[in-house]
Amino acid sequence: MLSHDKCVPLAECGCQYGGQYYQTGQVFYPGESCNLHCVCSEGGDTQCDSNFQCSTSEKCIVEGGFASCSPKTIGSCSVSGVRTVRSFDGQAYPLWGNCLFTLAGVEEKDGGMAAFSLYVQQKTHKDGTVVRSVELQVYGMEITMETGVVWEVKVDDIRVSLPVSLADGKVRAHQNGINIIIETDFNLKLSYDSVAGVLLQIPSTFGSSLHGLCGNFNGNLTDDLASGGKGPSDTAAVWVVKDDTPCDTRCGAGSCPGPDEQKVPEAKKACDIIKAQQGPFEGCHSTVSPTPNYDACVRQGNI
Ligand SMILES: [Ca+2]
Repeated sequence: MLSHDKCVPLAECGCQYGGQYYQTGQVFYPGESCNLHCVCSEGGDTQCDSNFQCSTSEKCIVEGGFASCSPKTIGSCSVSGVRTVRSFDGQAYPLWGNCLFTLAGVEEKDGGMAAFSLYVQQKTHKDGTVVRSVELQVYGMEITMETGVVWEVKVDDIRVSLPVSLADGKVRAHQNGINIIIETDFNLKLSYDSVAGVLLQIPSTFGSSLHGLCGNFNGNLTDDLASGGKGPSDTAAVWVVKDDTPCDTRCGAGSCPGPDEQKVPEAKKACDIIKAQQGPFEGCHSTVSPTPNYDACVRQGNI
């Protein structure tokens, strides 16, 4: 049988509903609201729920006459060249240690969201500069990106030129300026600057399900430092991928490029705008605590 544009066995034939054809497994909202939610099941059987509501991390949007539940927001998490992790919920903290870390990940769940894991290997050179390589595991592939390598990624250890489409188009990678961008069909977007900067963006539908240095994305920044309110090095230690290489996430004497004390007053002055009571970010303070961002700003300014 022909299902849309693919030949399938009769048992996998899709559904007719309201004059439209839907493929097996497809979720759709036939009205102009998300309250009527239908799934095309095997055998051409459509099952609908007329009291459906989008989840709390989603909103109903109607585009071109078609309704769907979409993520309310996109969350961003980053690790930057100056040793700052900024979690999805906005917590900022320093990352020490030449270790392999889990930056973010989500387990596979029945009928739920796609699973992925993102790892970052941090290395500190003798002069104090930091580089990072990145590995994304998704759809059974390992996609790795290394320092200084542009226009290319490795897929399961095989070098692949960019742009490239992988896993039947579910994962796409391309070079954009200095960044390598990887995007998936579930709206994950990863940007890597081929030196040390990593930016991960994911929709809010992943909220609360995540683990890793990027935090759980539950809207609360205070629980992003794991291990019961201990310091950033304890949080980092929780997310070290255990292998045979010893690694220390503490900022030990001699191993950390300390802040340049001469630059601290200057950095504080430059960052005061974040905390200023009558500054441009005043309206944000009730929603986002300015302190983590202020601390990260000072740290970035004095190294
Ligand atoms: Ca959180």
